Amino acid sequence: MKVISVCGPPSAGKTSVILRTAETWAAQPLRAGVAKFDCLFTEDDQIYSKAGLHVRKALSGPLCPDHYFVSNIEEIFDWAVQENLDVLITESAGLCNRCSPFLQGAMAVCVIDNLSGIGTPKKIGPMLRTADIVVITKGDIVSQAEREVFSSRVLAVNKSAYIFQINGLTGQGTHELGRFLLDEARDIDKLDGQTLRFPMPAAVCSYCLGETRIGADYQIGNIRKLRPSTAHNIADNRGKSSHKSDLQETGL
Ligand SMILES: Nc1nc2c(ncn2[C@@H]2O[C@H](COP(=O)(O)OP(=O)(O)OP(=O)(O)O)[C@@H](O)[C@H]2O)c(=O)[nH]1
Ligand SMILES: [Mg+2]
Repeated sequence: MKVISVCGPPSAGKTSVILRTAETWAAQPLRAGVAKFDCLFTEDDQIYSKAGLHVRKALSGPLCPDHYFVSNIEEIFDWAVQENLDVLITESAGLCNRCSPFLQGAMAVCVIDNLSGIGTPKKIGPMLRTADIVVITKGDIVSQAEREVFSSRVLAVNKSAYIFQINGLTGQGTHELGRFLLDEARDIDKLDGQTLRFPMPAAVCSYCLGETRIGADYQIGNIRKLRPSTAHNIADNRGKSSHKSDLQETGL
């Protein structure tokens, strides 16, 4: 079974791209299903179901949706095997941009939209940096020049990615993406022993466990304090920060 992880910020067009791409497979005798992960609420499962796709919804509630993803992906894989799927697509919640629930053996797709701002590719981190494919949506709303600048910003973060410009409304570009996915996504027969491409965001501090009080006395576990004001911070304040120094600051 081919496993394709589709991640990206909220409302970037993940569901639209998945639906339009699955439509291009309609003539083929393959069974496709989608597992949608989210935090509090989603109606994507109903949209997929109406389109005739097999679907599972997974809401993480108070947990980080990508920690929840990695703790449950094996169960989702087993469900997909029971459903006899040929292609399993997972759609992430895509909340903090730091998350990247990409598996080594699975095709990793990051969906990002032209409207999100030219600084966004640098903000996304491993979800964009470690993707095999970057799908850029909403090109219909911006000019050709803006599309080019945006895709060059994406390439500056991930030089080896295949970039697909896709219109999530009309499906323009999805034939090429659909064919590429079927040709290039590897078949996986089990997830046990697979690894993530990048570690999940760190957690487990008192606030993860329900603490609500403010103050050093209540902060235990994996806590990171702001560095004292340094020359680096001052340069930041003058608008001179660079991507490299920001990454050093975050430890990424
Ligand atoms: N103009 C335009 N709108 C788009 C395009 N792709 C998606 N949209 C619209 O963008 C909105 C969000 O699209 P979704 O596909 O639901 O985005 P998503 O990333 O799945 O959203 P979440 O699952 O809620 O994070 C919808 O109103 C889509 O119709 C596009 O290429 N152009
Ligand atoms: Mg969606």
